[in-house]
Amino acid sequence: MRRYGKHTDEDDVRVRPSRRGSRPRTHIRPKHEDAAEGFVLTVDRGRITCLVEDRTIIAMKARELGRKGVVVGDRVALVGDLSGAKDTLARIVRVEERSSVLRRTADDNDPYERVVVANADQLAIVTALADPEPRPRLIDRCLVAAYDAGLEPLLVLTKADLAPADPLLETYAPLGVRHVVTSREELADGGAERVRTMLLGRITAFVGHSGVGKTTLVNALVPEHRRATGQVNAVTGRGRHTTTSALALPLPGEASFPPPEDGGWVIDTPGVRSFGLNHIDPSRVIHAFPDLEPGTVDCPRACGHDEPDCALDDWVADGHADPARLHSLRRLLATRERHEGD
Ligand SMILES: Nc1nc2c(ncn2[C@@H]2O[C@H](COP(=O)(O)OP(=O)(O)OP(=O)(O)O)[C@@H](O)[C@H]2O)c(=O)[nH]1
Ligand SMILES: [Mg+2]
Ligand SMILES: [Zn+2]
Repeated sequence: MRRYGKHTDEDDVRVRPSRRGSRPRTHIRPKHEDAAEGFVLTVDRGRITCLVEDRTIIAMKARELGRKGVVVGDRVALVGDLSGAKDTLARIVRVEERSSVLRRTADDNDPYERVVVANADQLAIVTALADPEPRPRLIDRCLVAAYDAGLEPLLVLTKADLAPADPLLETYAPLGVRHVVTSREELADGGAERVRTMLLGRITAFVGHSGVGKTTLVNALVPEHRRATGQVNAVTGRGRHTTTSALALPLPGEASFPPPEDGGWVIDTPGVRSFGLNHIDPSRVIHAFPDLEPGTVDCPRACGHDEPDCALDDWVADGHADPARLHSLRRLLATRERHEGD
């Protein structure tokens, strides 16, 4: 039996009202007005670690939350033992409205969405320049996911000691994505500070293939915290999925939510094999292209923006926007129809 399973939920031991169903449940339930605010740092199956004021508290979902998921980055309301003392367990009674939701599916046909992170405002798309080889298709997919979710993308190119960054940077130049190029050695030698300035005042989720150096980066950014990093397999060129759960860590400075101007949160996540985009709404993606968006008013209904009648061709031909931008937008939108890994 799973430790965190239904039958061990502490709410179950409460005696149920005998006239169950005769009154709306909300009247029976306490209102939790005295609940404390928390910020979810990590979720390990049923054990949810939250920051409450300056204490780290272990909690589990209260039964009344039902199937509603709690993910890293969530703001939650907690009741119960909030001392943070060993072996105590608080209960999460509410998940506050999320300002953003980063989702992915296992592949494009997978109807099951997993929420990767809540409330992030920046997506650091981490790509190694070599070992493992960069896969622009995955970068494109992460960009689409970021635009769809309303997160600002940040391209982080690691392992600059192994290969030059120029070819990739050229590909992404028309998109105007902010970028930073790093290497492990340079991170230790002041480079971390350069990356940190791009993260201040924000909640940044780090995503990418296994072995690209997400944890190496996060360890350099948050030196007082060390997570394990893993070798890249010399034969397959793949990482070993060293990180198995997402974890939010505060940049040096005050650890609070929302993050202070001179601080921030970084969220290390497990390496992904793919980034399925079953749930993407193209109109939300175009929203991230304010120079092109006005040109879509003359598009046919439900235009995929890649068809002969698409008004964006004329918009660009008339000089309203850079053709390279339209080209990049179309490549991103088309990434949903293509397979990853090519
Ligand atoms: N040459 C070189 N190796 C690096 C660099 N950054 C990280 N590595 C190495 O790449 C390997 C993988 O790094 P991790 O930080 O564990 O990668 P990750 O993205 O967290 O991987 P998962 O947790 O599996 O998703 C480790 O052996 C790191 O030491 C770099 O800039 N240059
Ligand atoms: Mg890792
Ligand atoms: Zn169109």
